[in-house]
Amino acid sequence: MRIHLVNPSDVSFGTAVITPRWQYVLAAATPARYGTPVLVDETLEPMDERSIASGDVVGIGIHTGNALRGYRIGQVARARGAFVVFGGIHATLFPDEVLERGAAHAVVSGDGDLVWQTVLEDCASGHPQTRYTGGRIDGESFSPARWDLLPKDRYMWASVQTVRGCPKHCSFCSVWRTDGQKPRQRDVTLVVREIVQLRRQGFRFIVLADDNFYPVTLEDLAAADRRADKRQLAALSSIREERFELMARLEQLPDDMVFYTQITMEAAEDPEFLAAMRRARIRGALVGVESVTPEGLKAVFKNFNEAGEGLVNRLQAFRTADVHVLGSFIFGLPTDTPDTFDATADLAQRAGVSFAQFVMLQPLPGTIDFQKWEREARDVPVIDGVPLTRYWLIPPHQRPRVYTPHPLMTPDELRTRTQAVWDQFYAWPLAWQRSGFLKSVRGRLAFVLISRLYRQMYANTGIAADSARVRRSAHWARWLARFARRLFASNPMPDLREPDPAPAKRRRFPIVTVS
Ligand code: B12
Ligand code: SF4
Repeated sequence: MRIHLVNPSDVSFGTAVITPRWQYVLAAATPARYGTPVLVDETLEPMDERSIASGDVVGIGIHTGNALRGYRIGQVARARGAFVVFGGIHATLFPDEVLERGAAHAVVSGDGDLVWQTVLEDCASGHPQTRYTGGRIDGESFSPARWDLLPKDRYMWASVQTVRGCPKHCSFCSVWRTDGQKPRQRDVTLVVREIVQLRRQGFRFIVLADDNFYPVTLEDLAAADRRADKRQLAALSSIREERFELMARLEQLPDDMVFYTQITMEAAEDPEFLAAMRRARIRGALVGVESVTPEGLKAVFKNFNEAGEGLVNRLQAFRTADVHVLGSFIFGLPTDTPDTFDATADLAQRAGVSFAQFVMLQPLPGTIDFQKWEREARDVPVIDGVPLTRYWLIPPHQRPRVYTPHPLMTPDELRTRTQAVWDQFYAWPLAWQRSGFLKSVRGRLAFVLISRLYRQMYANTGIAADSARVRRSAHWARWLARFARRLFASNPMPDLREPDPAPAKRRRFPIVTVS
C-alpha cells in the first residue's frame, strides 16, 4: 500500500513559487510503517496515473480553485483500485460534493495532522469511514513538515506555518470560519527547528504561511484594558509575547535569510512590532488593502483598515521599517466606480508597495459574501449544466471571472479595467522605478523579473481566456520561472545549529504598551 499525496492543478509550470505545505505536513504525519509517501505537485507537472496501483491510498488536498481537477484525479485513482481520500479547505466546506464528484472513499474536514494516521489505519484494514473530523487542533499539536522530501531545485520559497486562525471577520474571507478566530500558535522552538532544517538544505527564502502574522493588535490590548478584563489581557499579552519571542529567535538565524508573511495593516501603528519584524528579516508582507475608499472597506467589514492618505501613511510605515508590502486590492465591490481603478493604481504606486495583486471580487464558499450571494441569487445562469453558484464545477476555460452583477459596470468592463491596472502597475518603467530601493543593477533586474513573473502567474482576470493565449501565457511564465528560481537558489548550510533560546528569552518584550 503506497501513499500518494496529490496537489491538483490545471496548469504546470515546471517550477513553483511556494511549497504546498499540506503535503509535507501529511507526509510527516504518515507513520513510518506505511513507507515514504509519494508527493505529486501538479503545479510542477501533471500526475502520472500509471503510478497508482490497486490498494494504494491517494490523498488529495483541494481549495475551491482546484477542486474540479482534484475530482478528476479522484475518479482516475478510484478506477485504478486505490482508496481515495480528500482534505483541505474545500473538502471541509463541501464534504458531500466531494463524495459525489470526487469518487472519494473518505473526506477529512479540518486539520489533517492528527486524524491522518487513523484514516491510513482504516484504509490498511480495508474499511475507511466516509467522514473524518480533523477539527481545529491546538497549536502544540501541529505537525512539522518533512522537508527531507523536497525535490531539489523546484521551489523558490518554502512555507512554514507559525499561527493558524484570524480574529477578524472580513466578508470575502473564509479563514476565520474554517480556521477559527482564536489564534493557534505553534511552539517557537519547533518553528525555528524547521527553518533551520530548510536553511541546512539550501533554502534561505521562507514564507511564514500564516493567516495573520499579527493576531493581537495594540487596540485589542487597549480594549481589554479598558474593560478591565484581566484574563483576556493576559491571554492576548501572552500571544503577543510569543510573537516577539519567535522574531527574536529568527533574528539569530544567518543574515542571508529572508522571510515573508501576511499581516493586517494595523501593524503599521505598532512601531515595536515593525522593528522586531525588521530585525527578524521579515522583509515582505502581504497586506490586505482591499479598497482605497471608506465605503469599500465598510462593504467588506474591514473598517480596521485606513483609506485615502491614512492608507498611504500606513503602507509607507511598513516601507520605512524595511518591510516590503505586497498590497492586495479587490475590484468589483458594489461601491466601486470607473474612477476607482485609476485611483487604486495611483495609490498603490504612491504608497510605495513593492508588489500588488488586483483581484476581482469572488464569492468564495464559507464566506459571508458567498452566503448572501447564494441566498439572493435569482435566475442563476447555468453553464455546462452547472449553476453559477457552484462555479468551481464549471470547466476552467468556461468559468466566468465576474460573478456578481455590478450596479455600474458590465462584467467585461470590470475585467478590462482590472487587467489594465495589472498592466499599468507592472509596466517595465514603473517596476524599474519601484526597484530603486535596491543598490545593485543585478538586484534591480531581479526585482523587475520577479515582478513580471508575479504578474504572469497571478493576473487571472480571464482576459486570456482562449486556450492559445493561456498556453502562451503559461509558456512565458514557465520561462521566467526558470530564471527566477536561480535567483532564489543558495548554498546549503549543513552545519547550521539551532539558535539558543536563552538570549531570546532573556530579552525584555514590550508586552503591554497600553495605559
Ligand atoms: C500560503 C497561502 C498561499 C500561498 C501559497 C500556496 C501554496 N503553494 O501552498 C500563495 C500566496 C501562493 C497563495 C495563493 C492563493 N491562495 Co492561498 N493561502 C495560503 C494560506 C495562508 C496558508 C496555506 C497553508 O500552507 N497552510 C498550511 C497547511 C498545513 O494547512 P492547509 O493547507 O489548510 O492543510 C491542512 C488541512 O486543510 C488538511 N488538509 C489539506 N489538504 C489535505 C489533504 C488530505 C488528503 C487530508 C487528509 C487533509 C488535508 O490538513 C492540513 C494539515 O492540517 C491559506 C489560508 C489557510 N488557512 O489555509 C490561503 C488560502 C488557501 N488561499 C486562498 C486563496 C483564495 C488563494 C488564491 C486564489 C488567492 C488569489 N486570489 O490569487 C491563490 C491561489 C493559488 C493557487 N492557484 O493555488 C484561500 C482559499 C479559499 C478557498 N475556499 O479555496 C485561503 C483559504 C485563504 C483565504 N483568505 O480564504 N495562497
Ligand atoms: S482577510 Fe485576512 S484579516 Fe480578514 S479574516 Fe481573512 S485572514 Fe483575517
